[in-house]
Amino acid sequence: MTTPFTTNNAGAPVASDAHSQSVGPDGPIVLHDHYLVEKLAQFNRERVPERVVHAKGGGAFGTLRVTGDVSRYTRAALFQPGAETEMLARFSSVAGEHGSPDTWRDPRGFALKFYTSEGNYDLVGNNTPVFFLRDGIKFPDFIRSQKRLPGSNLRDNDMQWDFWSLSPESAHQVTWLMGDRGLPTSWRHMDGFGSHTYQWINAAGERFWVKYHFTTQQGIKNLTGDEAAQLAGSDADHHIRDLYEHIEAGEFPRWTVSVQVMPYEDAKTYRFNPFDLTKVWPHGDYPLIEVGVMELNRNPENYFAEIEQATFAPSNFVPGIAASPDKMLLARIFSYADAHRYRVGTNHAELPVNAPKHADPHGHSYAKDGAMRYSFSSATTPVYAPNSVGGAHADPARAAESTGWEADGELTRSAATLHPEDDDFGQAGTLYREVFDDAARARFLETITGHVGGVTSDEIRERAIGYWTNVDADLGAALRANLAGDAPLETGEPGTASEPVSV
Ligand code: HDE
Repeated sequence: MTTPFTTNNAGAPVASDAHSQSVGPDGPIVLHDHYLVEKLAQFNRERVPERVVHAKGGGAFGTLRVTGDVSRYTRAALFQPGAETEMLARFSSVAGEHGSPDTWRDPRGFALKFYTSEGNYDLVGNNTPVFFLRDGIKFPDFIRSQKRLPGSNLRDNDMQWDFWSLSPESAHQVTWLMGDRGLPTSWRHMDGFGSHTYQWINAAGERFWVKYHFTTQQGIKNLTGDEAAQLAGSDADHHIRDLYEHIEAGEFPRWTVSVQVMPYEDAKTYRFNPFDLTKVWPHGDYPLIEVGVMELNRNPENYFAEIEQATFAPSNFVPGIAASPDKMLLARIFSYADAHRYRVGTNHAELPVNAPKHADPHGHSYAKDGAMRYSFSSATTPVYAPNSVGGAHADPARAAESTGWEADGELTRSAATLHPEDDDFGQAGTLYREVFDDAARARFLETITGHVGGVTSDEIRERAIGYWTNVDADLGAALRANLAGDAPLETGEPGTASEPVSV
């Protein structure tokens, strides 16, 4: 078999794959061996910075098929009856670095990019319907408390529980995390959530508040703590491998897509703030409405080009979908696009995985130039707006969508409670008492005993016990007894310190 010549980056054949140019076989190598220089320089630049959170992940392409009719709630083309839209999903753990084990206890990212006929729509969610915080200004502190100590470079239970116990709004999400769903068997066996409340706008301009749900058709499956710990050592890429191998084998994972819809006016008087990311909307209040089915059916051809360089941004909306007053969402709308400009580059949106696929994706944009610019308009296309030479103009219908809710009051920095059930611990307690069964509660107690048991400061440990007492008084008492070694646990050894939790 004859194979082609290796070429350099300029496309010319190179002289050798194996030997640098030197003065005699043992002599110094020369600077004008420009292929050697190019090869080493390219190698030094192979990585882009890993994501500051959600660094470890994998993904696949697929389709969203709409089987229901939600056209009375949104005019978005991708959600119209019968629509089929190409999409990309990336799943991830949160706190671990790029090489960290897939099975550490952690929420999982559930990031989706839909290549719609009206531009790209990104829904960047998690496998949990809630989050640890309700104001984005706390996010960098929170993440630092879950990453590594500056001196030892080790993760640390004291930091984690110090932050959590001083941030009671985290209780609902920490209850999720310490429960069985904190260790999904695979990405195929977990649900996904848009988590935030979003706004949908229909063709008549009417607004609704929505929450997205992606229910796994593979069924929920979780690992035990022991299984997860064992896999962390024996197969750190367990989740990446599982998704890749199932898709290669033609076993395409599917999720049923549905939404909860809240009439616009309900938001003001609902029993708690419907834009608070630490809360779910009970299904009894707002039932699930079927939208369609999401299927993943194509592995990436190149992990770096299509997954590492994929840039998901909650600011990528399409007509008929907009933000809500959720402060976390509003902070994210700034943060992601900024992260991408830094991490991947100014023109990250031009990469094939990130570029819109509808006709003439860049033809009507006034964005130009910048490092690695690839696309450009014809020389006669105006580079400014407004213009009188037939250039593109903005769509006034979208102006209403991007401003879409009433707000009044003075500029403030507060989270004044306006709804009767705006507390921190109520839904966490409901999850523990009413969603977990006896066995799940026993595992939960074992897990938090292990984690709080790893705290060395008495003060922080005491605060953590208080935190769980606020979730459920009996739970707090059982935790205190376990930590004191007074009462045997139903499963596992009391007070065994375990790895700090990933978030
Ligand atoms: Fe993220 N988050 N996040 N996050 N997040 C990032 O984006 C951030 C939050 C989520 O597969 C970063 O490109 C802030 C909630 C996923 O590429 C960064 C806040 C939810 C992914 C960032 C949040 C998420 C990210 C890291 C508080 C679920 C991976 C580098 C306001 C609803 C996406 C990057 C992928 C990634 C910031 C909170 C999910 C730094 C400031 C809430 C799935 O921009």
